[in-house]
Amino acid sequence: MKINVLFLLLFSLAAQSLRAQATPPIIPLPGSYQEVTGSFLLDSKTTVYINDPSFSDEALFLQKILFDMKRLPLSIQSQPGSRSISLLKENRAGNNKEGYSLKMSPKGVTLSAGDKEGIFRGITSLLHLISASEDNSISCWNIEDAPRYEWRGFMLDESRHFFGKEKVKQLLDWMAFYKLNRFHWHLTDDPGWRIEIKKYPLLGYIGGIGNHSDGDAAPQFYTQEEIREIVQYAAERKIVVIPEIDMPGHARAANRAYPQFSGGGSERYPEFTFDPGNEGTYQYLTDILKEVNVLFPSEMIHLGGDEVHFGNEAWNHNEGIKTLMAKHNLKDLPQVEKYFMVRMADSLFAMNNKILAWDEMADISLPSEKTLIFWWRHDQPAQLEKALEKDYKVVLCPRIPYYFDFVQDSTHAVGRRWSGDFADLKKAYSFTPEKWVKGSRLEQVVGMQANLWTEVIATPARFEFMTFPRITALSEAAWGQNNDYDDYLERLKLQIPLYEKEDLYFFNPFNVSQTPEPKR
Ligand code: TNX
Repeated sequence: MKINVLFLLLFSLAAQSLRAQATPPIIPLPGSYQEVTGSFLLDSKTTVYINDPSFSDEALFLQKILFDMKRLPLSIQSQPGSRSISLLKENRAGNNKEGYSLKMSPKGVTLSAGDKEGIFRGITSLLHLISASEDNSISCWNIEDAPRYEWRGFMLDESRHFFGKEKVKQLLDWMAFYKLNRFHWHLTDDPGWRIEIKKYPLLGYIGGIGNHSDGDAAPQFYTQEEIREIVQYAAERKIVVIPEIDMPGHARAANRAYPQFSGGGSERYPEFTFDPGNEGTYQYLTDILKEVNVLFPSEMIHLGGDEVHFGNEAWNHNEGIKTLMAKHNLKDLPQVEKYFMVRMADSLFAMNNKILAWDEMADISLPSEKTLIFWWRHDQPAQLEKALEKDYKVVLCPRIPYYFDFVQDSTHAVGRRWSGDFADLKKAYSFTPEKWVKGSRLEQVVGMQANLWTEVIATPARFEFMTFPRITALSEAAWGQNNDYDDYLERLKLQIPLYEKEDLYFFNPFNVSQTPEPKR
């Protein structure tokens, strides 16, 4: 008898601790959570209640998505009903706009936040709980949550291959679902220029011709109207869109359209640069950036600045550059490059924009409060250190594990590796800034980002294959909750049916042979 009692006691303790460990089926995992008994029934009697009109966009979003997901036409009310999803504006401690709390019981769901961003992030947590249930009865959780990093980014290269508006919107949907909040849009590079500029229409019509697979492909670029539509679509999902207009290198497409501003290239990279020795170039590029600034309310533009040495050979024989060097006492080509970037940065500052740039630009001195450096060369931690020492804020996107053009499985043959090393799911999940940044310098890390370079990503299938599911690993790492890979994998399993439902050609880490590697 005694033994039985002891056994029961032990059993119930064990069961309790098991329960305490249960994690909600949400990616990224919330900061704190607790399972609550009972479930909340979502049905035609459910209403959406808001206590403040400033949350009406978020209520409309929830209304629309619940209709799309469940075919439930819910109404939005200014009074709570008997089983409401309440979106409540409340004062919250701290200044993390994306923080929220979620409280659930069979009688109602209450999401509260101080800001629209927080309410929206909370809505996505609720959507994860809803999509994890087979019927409309949703298991209840209490959640307190806020991200560790303010920059949780995804970059898409549409110069090498152009995917188009619908694909971008789909990506934005998934980014929102995983609480990613920065879409870095690489719109210009050597194969194609992808954004309409009214003052220089040939950038689209001539610069937009071709892609990495086919230099003669019909021009593809976004009209300004389409850009606005996408920026708006992202804003509805609390995603900021940051355009990249790469300079002074990676400029071949632009140079096809307006060769008078070309600084030439090298044998391997012809017409690779803009011409820093031509005064007209600065006006031309500034005029382009002014239009870009009108289209993107982010108040920041990424100017690239990467890999200029690949193709600035022709600068050695450029009379304008020789004159420039003599006039400003510039000793070598890297100094010319710096001079160019500082002037273009000034153009941005005059538009009240920040300059964002790849880690090569850590060599330059710019006002630290207006500069954000993207560390990508994982083999060059010194470049990150240099950026930090100059007090720049940094986004960490090292090739391994955050270049999603790198292969993700040892069996994969297409895509990049670095001395055999690649970017598998576990590395993408386990990444922590602490590995690279020490002590108080950590405060300069604004977040993390994955970059989908598309030289060898030509089809939607391969785009999806390289993105899913690594995007979930990035999400959990950037939210700052990446402490338990096995638990994450359990939650990731619940995402697979969602990918199947949407017909995504994802990589399945649980069944590697399910989707053979697309070759292009
Ligand atoms: C380096 S990252 C590049 C890109 C390539 C990428 C391929 C960077 C700033 N430059 O132009 O697409 O590698 O992985």
